[in-house]
Amino acid sequence: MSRKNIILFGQAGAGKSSLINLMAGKNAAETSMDLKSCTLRWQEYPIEFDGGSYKVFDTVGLEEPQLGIPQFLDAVENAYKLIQDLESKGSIDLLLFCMRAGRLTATLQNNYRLFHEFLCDKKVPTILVITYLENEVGAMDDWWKRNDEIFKDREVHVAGHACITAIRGNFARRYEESRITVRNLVKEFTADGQKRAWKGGDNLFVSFMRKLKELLVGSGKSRMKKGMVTRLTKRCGMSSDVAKQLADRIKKDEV
Ligand SMILES: Nc1nc2c(ncn2[C@@H]2O[C@H](COP(=O)(O)OP(=O)(O)OP(=O)(O)O)[C@@H](O)[C@H]2O)c(=O)[nH]1
Ligand SMILES: [Mg+2]
Repeated sequence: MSRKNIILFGQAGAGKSSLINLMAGKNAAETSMDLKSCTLRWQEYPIEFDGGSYKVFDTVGLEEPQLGIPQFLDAVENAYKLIQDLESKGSIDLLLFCMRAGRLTATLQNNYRLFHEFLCDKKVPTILVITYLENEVGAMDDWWKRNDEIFKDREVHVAGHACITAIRGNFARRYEESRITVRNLVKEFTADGQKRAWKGGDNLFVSFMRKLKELLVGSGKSRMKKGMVTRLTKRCGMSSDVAKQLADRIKKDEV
């Protein structure tokens, strides 16, 4: 079985590094109490479990308010380049969206849309991992039963979900249970043949190339940029100024 590529995203402090360690079964990634991200680039972690090999790309939380506009643009552009690069060489098999149990805020919703809709063109299945559930009174999954309607209403459609704790602390049993839940989901959704159902025909790279062609056919150029700006403002919550700057950068990268 070939190595599967997984892109991990979520807000700073959501538990992304802890989640990598949970999956890996060892300390592969540095966790922190410090909410400042020191790098705007992704980090990659090769991990293995249950006979499978994976490469997890840990991205920077793409939240404009925290980052400031220039860094935000850099971070989104970096994520865009990572995705393009991966798709041209092989494929992106899974998106892991890590969130800390709490309200589904507009920022989270925008972040999901940015990755799932805008960057991955809805062609990669997304698994939602909800952390910080060690103190849930009943089963950890009860959190989802209470909240799943909200996700549906807000059009955050995920292929699967895992309600977990990403730290061992005093909850060794729940930590082990979390490991099994996440590993099983990852295996299920990266299994060969799984992704085809999601892709609806062509892969991401093909759709990138199609967009590029449209872009090169002169008149398509401004139309495409306009379309991109509209999607970024309407679906990903960006101001038109930020969306325009991002569209310009992406256009430059493609030509
Ligand atoms: N109680 C509890 N703490 C957690 C859980 N997951 C992570 N933490 C803690 O939350 C803090 C942040 O976790 P990280 O795994 O570093 O979060 P991150 O998303 O990688 O953060 P950045 O890399 O800064 O974006 C650390 O102190 C973790 O120990 C969880 O499920 N429950
Ligand atoms: Mg981290």
